Amino acid sequence: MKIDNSKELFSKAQKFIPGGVNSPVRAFKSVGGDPLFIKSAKGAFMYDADDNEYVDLINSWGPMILGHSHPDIEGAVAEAIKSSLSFGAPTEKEIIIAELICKMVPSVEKVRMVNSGTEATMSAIRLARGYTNREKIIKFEGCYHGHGDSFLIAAGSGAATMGVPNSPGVTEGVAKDTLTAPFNDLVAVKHLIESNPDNIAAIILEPVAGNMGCITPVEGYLQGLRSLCDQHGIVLIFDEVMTGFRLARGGAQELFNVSADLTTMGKIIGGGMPVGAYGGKREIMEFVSPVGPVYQAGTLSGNPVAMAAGYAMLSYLYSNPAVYEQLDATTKQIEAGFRDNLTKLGLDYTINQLGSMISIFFSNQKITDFESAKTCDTELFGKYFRGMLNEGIYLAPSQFETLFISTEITENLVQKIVDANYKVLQDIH
Ligand code: KE4
Repeated sequence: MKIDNSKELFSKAQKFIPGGVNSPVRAFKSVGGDPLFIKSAKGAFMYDADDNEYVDLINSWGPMILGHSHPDIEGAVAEAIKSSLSFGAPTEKEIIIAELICKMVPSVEKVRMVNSGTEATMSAIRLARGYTNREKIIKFEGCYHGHGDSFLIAAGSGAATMGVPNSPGVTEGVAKDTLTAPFNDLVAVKHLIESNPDNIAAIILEPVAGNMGCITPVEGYLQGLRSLCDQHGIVLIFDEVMTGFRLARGGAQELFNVSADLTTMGKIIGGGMPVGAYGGKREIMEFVSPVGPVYQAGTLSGNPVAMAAGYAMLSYLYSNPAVYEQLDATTKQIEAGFRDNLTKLGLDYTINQLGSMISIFFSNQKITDFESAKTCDTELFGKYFRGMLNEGIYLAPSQFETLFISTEITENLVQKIVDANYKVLQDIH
């Protein structure tokens, strides 16, 4: 496969951009090889700088659930840009999308738009701390909530379970207020709550984890967190930046019938434009400036062009709930094909799938948390990733990421993906 143009662009990019990329995972560091520079995309396909065609199974890390260049979204943006790009003043579009979000996610009574998932999660924990007047938060090992200091925390050692920074630049002062527990482990959470009486402001989690690969909550886990938060006055924050509007119109909350106190959103909400949001119970959201004391602001928050794209995306999903059955059915077909291939090849790797999220783990363990996810052979995954790329299938460049299937993946593309999976698994073993 000719990738000379990507190689040339990558060496030039590294002169002006750290690592040649504007987000680390794009650099292909954990899978080896140089990143491809993408020139365009349409429907299920992306095209790189050398005009190679790929079936896109990452879809910009989630936003492109309807595939690329969806006419409703492109039309809405084309219309919006005729009225200038930004005013820095309130617009009717912001009301319309806020109303629709509150309709789609019943636990969200009020919502504030921001510009990324990171901004949403940073704001949500500040709000939870301001609302409860408590300092600590609990997050889960392997869950990612963006690059806010409070989240770049590794599991503390032993009983302390106090967080330690896992990036230079994050201070001990910040890390001490982030407690960590294994995902899917309610007992560990109970222990943290007992060890920090009346001082835990929030529990934040991906209700279905995507940042360790796809990991679903075990039976009763979300409900258990809900009741612990009710008992102890803790704000339950569902980080639905990935799962929101992807697993159902109301996200994981609708699927598992568990309501969060605050929900953070991103990705799909912007239809491909930079949009994040946090929202939830009216009494909590009324603590947000200017109506309340918790400060949060943003020059381009609620940007009219981004709102137009996001509203077109959300209204399509709201009016076509059948897409979720379609996405689940397509992803289940892919899963069935992968399982078939593993059986034929005598391999016993683990596959986790829920809705349009799916991961193949190069491990024979049940993958239920970060510890089990870390048993994967990441080197072998790298070979798999590169092999699939050569077969024209663009996967997430990390074992610890989930794939996002779009509505543009048709039957014949399912077959192409499954055939490529068989060939590459055979080649690398
Ligand atoms: P952004 O700041 O990247 O918009 O959102 C941060 C974020 C928050 N919460 C969850 C559950 C997320 O998955 C993310 C971002 N996801 C990553 C994928 N692992 C985005 C890809 C990237 O970092 O380039």
